[in-house]
Amino acid sequence: MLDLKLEDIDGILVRYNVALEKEMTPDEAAEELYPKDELIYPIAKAIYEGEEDDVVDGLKAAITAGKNPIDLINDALMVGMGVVSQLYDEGIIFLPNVMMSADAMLNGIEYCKSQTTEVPTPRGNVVCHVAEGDVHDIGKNIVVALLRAAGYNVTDLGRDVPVDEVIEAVTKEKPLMLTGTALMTTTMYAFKEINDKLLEKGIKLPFACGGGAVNQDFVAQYDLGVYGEEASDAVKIADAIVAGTKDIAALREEFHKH
Ligand code: B12
Repeated sequence: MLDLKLEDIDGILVRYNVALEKEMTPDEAAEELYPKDELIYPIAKAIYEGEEDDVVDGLKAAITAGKNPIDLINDALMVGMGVVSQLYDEGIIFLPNVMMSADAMLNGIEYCKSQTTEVPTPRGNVVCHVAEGDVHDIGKNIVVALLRAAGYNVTDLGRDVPVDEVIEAVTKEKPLMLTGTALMTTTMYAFKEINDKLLEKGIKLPFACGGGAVNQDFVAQYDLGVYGEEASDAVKIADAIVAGTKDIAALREEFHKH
């Protein structure tokens, strides 16, 4: 009879380059993705766990240690949500977990906003919205928070915004820029409709678009579209407009990858 010990089997597997599939729990998988920074790690972990109080405790500790509350939106909250998004995409966690994390993230954004003592000088109006039919508003909320922190007066139309409501707001507010967020391939076509309705009315303003579903090629298909990959690009585009770059082609030249 063959008398094999565990070490022998390991040796055989190594020799034939066969890795034993080790099942990872969701928590272990998340652990591998967290950032190592000791101030950011607990915030990212609390976002994954959907623990609102722990998120705020982590933020408090980071702010006390000298981190800027608005920078923490990008550098900690979004990093935590990135872990959640990746695990959801890989089928490791499911929608209820994601919803709890999203709530903890939104609560964290509100806390960061409440902690900023900077009083920025008004730089102009911007209208922000999430495409009709789309409830994914985390990215849009980051865009709004960063624009406000940079001194823009933001009209936040919220999520799942009907096309006509966007047109109405632009007509009323006369913003220097409109932003749109879409995370679903089924909702992003609302941007083209908004583009066409604005042009019919003779309104030609930069329409900065982002969100997981859209990419530069899609946004470049309609006349007013300027693509931004990161929420912070919305601020950069608005700053460029304030600095005098109002022409869409010039904005694309500056912000699109060639
Ligand atoms: C969180 C989440 C949810 C939450 C949303 C909570 C909330 N309040 O937003 C809940 C649980 C409610 C949800 C519901 C659904 N979801 Co969902 N969800 C996600 C998930 C996991 C993460 C999205 C997210 O918040 N990412 C983090 C944020 C920060 O990213 P972001 O918005 O893209 O923003 C970044 C940039 O794009 C940029 N940005 C954003 N906007 C703008 C604007 C400008 C101007 C600029 C410059 C930049 C910019 O800034 C941010 C970073 O800097 C994604 C998977 C994924 N990997 O994306 C699926 C995902 C988006 N969901 C999906 C689906 C299908 C659904 C549901 C239909 C599920 C269902 N069967 O019910 C429903 C949708 C209902 C509806 N009508 O909208 C699909 C969409 C597929 C598709 N391509 O169409 C995805 C991609 C999952 C998947 N892989 O299948 N979801």
